[in-house]
Amino acid sequence: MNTKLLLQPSRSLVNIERRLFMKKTLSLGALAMLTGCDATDPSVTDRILGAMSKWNDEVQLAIFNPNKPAPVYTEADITEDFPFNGYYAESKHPVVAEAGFKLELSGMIGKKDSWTLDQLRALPQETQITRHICVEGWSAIGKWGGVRFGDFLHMIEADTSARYVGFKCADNYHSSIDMATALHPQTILALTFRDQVLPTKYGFPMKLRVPTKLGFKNPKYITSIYVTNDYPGGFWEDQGYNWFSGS
Ligand SMILES: Nc1nc2c(c(=O)[nH]1)N[C@H]1C(S)=C(S)[C@@H](COP(=O)(O)O)O[C@H]1N2
Ligand SMILES: [Mo]
Repeated sequence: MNTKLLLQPSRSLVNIERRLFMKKTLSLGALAMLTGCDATDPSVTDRILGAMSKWNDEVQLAIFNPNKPAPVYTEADITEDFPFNGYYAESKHPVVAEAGFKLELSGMIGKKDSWTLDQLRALPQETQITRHICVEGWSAIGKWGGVRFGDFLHMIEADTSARYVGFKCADNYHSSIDMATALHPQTILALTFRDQVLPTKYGFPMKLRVPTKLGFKNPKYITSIYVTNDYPGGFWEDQGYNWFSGS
C-alpha cells in the first residue's frame, strides 16, 4: 500500500474535508458550492463523499489505530524540507528567549514548580521518527526528541485520573488532549528536532509531539501546561475541528 500517496490527497479534497470539519454537517447545496460540481447528480456526490470517507478510513487505518502504536520510520524516511504551519504566516512565528524561560504548571498537579529548559534536558530523553499529518493536506516525517510526557506527568504528580491536559503557547494558540493520549508511550514533550535544539519555527522552546493525533493537536511554543476535568477546547477545536482527531 502506498501510504505516501494515500496520505497526500488532492488539495481540493482536503479543503472540502477541512470545511466539513468546521461545518460538521453538509447540505447538498454546500457540497455543490464547495466543489463546483453538480450536487444534484447522485453519482457525483457519491464519488466525492466516497473519496473523502475512503481517505479518512485509510488515514485511520494507517495511523490512528487505537490498538497499535503510530508507525515509526527510519532516518532515510525523514522529510528534507519539513513544512512550517501555523495560524499565521511563517515570518510571524513567536521567538521565545531561553534566558529566563520557565515552563509553568497549574491545575491538578502535585508539584507545580516551574521548569527551566536545562532541567527538562537533564531528564531521560528519547527520540521518535514519526509522521505528522496536517488536515490542510500534507504530511511529513520528522524526528523529535524529548521527555516521555507520561513520565513527566508522573514526576510532577499530576492527577492522572483527571480527564484533560491543556497547553498554552507563546503565540496564544492553545490545545488539549485526553489523559489516555497524554500517557501514551509515544507522546513526548519534544525539545529537539533532528537531534538539534528545536528550531524556533518548529516550536522552540518545546512542542508536544503526539503521533496518534492530527497536526493541530501538537502544540508548539508551549509555555504552560495544566491538568483539569473542565473541557479546555483549543484554538481549532473551538472553531469546530473534531476535538478527538486521532486514536
Ligand atoms: N503554538 C502553535 N502550535 C501549533 C500550531 C500553531 O499555529 N501554533 N499549528 C498546528 C498545526 S495545524 C500544525 S500542522 C503543526 C505544524 O507544525 P510544524 O510547523 O512543526 O510543521 O503545528 C500545530 N501546532
Ligand atoms: Mo495542521
